[in-house]
Amino acid sequence: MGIHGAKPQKQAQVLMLGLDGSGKSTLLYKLKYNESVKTVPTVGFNVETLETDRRSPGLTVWDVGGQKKMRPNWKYLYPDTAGLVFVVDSWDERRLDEARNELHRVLRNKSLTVIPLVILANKQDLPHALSPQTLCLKLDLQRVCDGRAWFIQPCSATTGMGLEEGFRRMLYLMKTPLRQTKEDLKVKMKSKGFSFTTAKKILLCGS
Ligand SMILES: Nc1nc2c(ncn2[C@@H]2O[C@H](COP(=O)(O)OP(=O)(O)OP(=O)(O)O)[C@@H](O)[C@H]2O)c(=O)[nH]1
Ligand SMILES: [Mg+2]
Repeated sequence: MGIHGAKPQKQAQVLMLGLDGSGKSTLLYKLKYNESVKTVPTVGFNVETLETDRRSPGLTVWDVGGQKKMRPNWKYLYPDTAGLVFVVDSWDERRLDEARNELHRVLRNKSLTVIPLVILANKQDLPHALSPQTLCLKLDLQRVCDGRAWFIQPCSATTGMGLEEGFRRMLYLMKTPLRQTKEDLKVKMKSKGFSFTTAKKILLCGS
């Protein structure tokens, strides 16, 4: 890359947060190497670059340890962040309140107010995993994401389902002004025969 006079690709920093055990490291390695790695809880962080098409910036993904004692360090990575990915364990309903509180706390930080957010609803391969719609309600996403470009993507770090889509969606949100993403979705919904109100509701649910 960057040889023979070609311009080096720009990099955008994506910060990946979420509770310990939500599957951040597993999904990062699946995405990068297509390998199912047996992980240990991350102390500090892992960084990987993801290649994208030449018209998009490359993504430098920071996977930061989610254990309670690690969370005070998250804020040091906020300043250069161009996009936030928040990973949720869709199967572990008992920890959803904790996930919601952490997500809301992160989103309140001033350095992150205008950056796009992709929620990865991970572990969809497990029986009784909560659907993105249910998570949307339980995490109170509609309210907390008001005025922000965001999307909730179901995925499984084990099978790889939905991972690329989630990061492609992040690129799209990074490149497209908020007003335009809303207009796109309205047009799409209308062309599928949904009413404006339904389109608005779905739009507000980020899908
Ligand atoms: N069934 C299933 N298990 C998963 C999935 N993603 C991760 N896991 C498992 O969840 C456990 C925790 O995964 P990690 O990737 O280490 O979680 P983490 O978010 O990086 O955790 P910290 O580094 O402590 O923040 C591991 O046993 C993984 O195998 C998934 O999509 N489905
Ligand atoms: Mg980890």
